[in-house]
Amino acid sequence: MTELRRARGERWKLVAALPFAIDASGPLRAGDVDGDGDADLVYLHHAGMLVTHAGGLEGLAEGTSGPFVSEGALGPWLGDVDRDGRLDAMLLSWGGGAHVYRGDGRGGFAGAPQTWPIGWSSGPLVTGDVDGDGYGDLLAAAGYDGGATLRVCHGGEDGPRGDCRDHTLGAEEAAIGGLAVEDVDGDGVTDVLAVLVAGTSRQLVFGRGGAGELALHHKSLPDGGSETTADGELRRARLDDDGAEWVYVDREGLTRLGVRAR
Ligand SMILES: [Ca+2]
Ligand SMILES: [Ca+2]
Ligand SMILES: [Ca+2]
Ligand SMILES: [Ca+2]
Repeated sequence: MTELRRARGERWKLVAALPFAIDASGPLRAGDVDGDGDADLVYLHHAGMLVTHAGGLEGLAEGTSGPFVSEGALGPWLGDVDRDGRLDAMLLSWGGGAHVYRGDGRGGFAGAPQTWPIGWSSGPLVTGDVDGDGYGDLLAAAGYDGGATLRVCHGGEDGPRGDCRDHTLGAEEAAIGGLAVEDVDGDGVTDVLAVLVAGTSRQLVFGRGGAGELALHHKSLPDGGSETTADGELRRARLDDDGAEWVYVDREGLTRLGVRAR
């Protein structure tokens, strides 16, 4: 039995009691993996396989089990790596490298992953076409200890092309606490948004996508109370009538970034 609660300011409100257990060994991810317009829940089960619960008007359905993943894998993160319109599951393997399980568009994932040479990373891991060649790329904070280096591994027609490029987003002591990819400036090429955390000081980094180096722009954010980046996330939110915007959410709360989402 699992309780679903909704955050309302400082309080948690019970929304539903589910008649099954959600036995996750990592983060719970929401995304429409079966393409019916409702968000579904995807996570890594303690027994080592991906599990999907379809969402809908009735709430969450019983889970369906997907493939077993490599032992000790971190994740999942969801994104459309091969750009076929279906969400794929991305995991970081303990031995270094990312594994992408292609989504079948019905809530399931391919049994065998594609391996991307992203090296050691504890995340975050995202996908988008940041070099603008039409193929999906994979992006992650480089190194297990965190840090301000973003590694971009380029994709081609058949998945990973084999080459990666490192981009230094800020000072060495900073760590990437949130990462998102979207065409922020509307020029048709996907860009990178990242929040760098150093102690309690935080900075927003905008990297304009395109062939070659990312063109970087920095903006200071109000100091946070938390020095940890482990559960920081960049997300879309609709907080006013002007439409969706990007926010940074960590265990301290929500920070508006002043960037509209498309
Ligand atoms: Ca769905
Ligand atoms: Ca896909
Ligand atoms: Ca690309
Ligand atoms: Ca752009």
